[in-house]
Amino acid sequence: MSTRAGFVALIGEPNAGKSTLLNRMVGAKVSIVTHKVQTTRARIRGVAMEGDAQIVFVDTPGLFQPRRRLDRAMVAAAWGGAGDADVIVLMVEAHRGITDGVTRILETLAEVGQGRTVALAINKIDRVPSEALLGLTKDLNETYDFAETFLISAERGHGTDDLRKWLATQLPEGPWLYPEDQIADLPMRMIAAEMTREKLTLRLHQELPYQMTVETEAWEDRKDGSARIEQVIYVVRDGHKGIVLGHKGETVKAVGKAAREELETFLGRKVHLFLQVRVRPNWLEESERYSQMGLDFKDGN
Ligand SMILES: Nc1nc2c(ncn2[C@@H]2O[C@H](COP(=O)(O)OP(=O)(O)OP(=O)(O)O)[C@@H](O)[C@H]2O)c(=O)[nH]1
Ligand SMILES: [Mg+2]
Repeated sequence: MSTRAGFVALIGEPNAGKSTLLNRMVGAKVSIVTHKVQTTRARIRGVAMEGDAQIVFVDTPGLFQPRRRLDRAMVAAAWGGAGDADVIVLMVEAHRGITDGVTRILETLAEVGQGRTVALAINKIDRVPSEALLGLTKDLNETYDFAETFLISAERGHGTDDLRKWLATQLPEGPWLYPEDQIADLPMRMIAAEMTREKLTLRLHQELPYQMTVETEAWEDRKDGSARIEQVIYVVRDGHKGIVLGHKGETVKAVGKAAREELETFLGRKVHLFLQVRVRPNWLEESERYSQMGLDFKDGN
């Protein structure tokens, strides 16, 4: 029997549920998820097996009208992910329908999707009555010639098996791209930094999550099997540092505990996690920060 393998890019507006779907498909938490928009910043690859097919899912940052350098680099990374993929899955939120943002994505997709298989996944169907889905499916298919439409709940796992099975049939024949047991293509240092960024984002409000970034600075595998990990949280202002630290350092302590616990589960070993907050007013304009995130600094021009 011949094998199949290829890339499936998940695109959509911020918060559409792309990372939730990637994690569901892979069966592990590879990409961070929050209720806030613009959580994912770079392309994150997760690997799923479906019969003889290896599906490499590419999670992308949400597509929106970029204003700042980081926005532009994120949106460029997302469209780049779509342009490199064998199949593109556009995710639309069932309860929001065809927003201005979705309309703009469809306009760009008319070019980027050319010569490629593009499927539609209407997500969060658990949030609307099923009658509403028929009209939305019809309206979206009138705007774009999707190869197939799936009605899913990435969070609950409704319709996601069907989607994965169908995607497997759409990939080209060829050898697998990753070892069978590999689930992610992202350096461990970055996965670890992302876990901390998720816990921070869940606790911080308004613009602060956007104006911070987390980097793993040191990683030592110790003789006793544990890992000693040092991370830096970059913020732009002294005031932000205070907020991240919290009263008597309580916030950063709670974040560190939550991130460490998740990391220990992921790695299956003990972790010593040390967090430091550093004020760096200009980090959003530093190319080194972008390469650490897996983004192209030039794209943000
Ligand atoms: N009710 C419901 N919520 C969902 C579903 N899928 C995802 N969510 C929630 O939607 C929010 C956003 O999910 P993410 O997976 O982070 O969305 P995203 O598209 O990756 O967002 P960005 O990375 O910001 O572009 C989270 O609170 C998820 O729990 C779903 O099927 N049903
Ligand atoms: Mg995401």
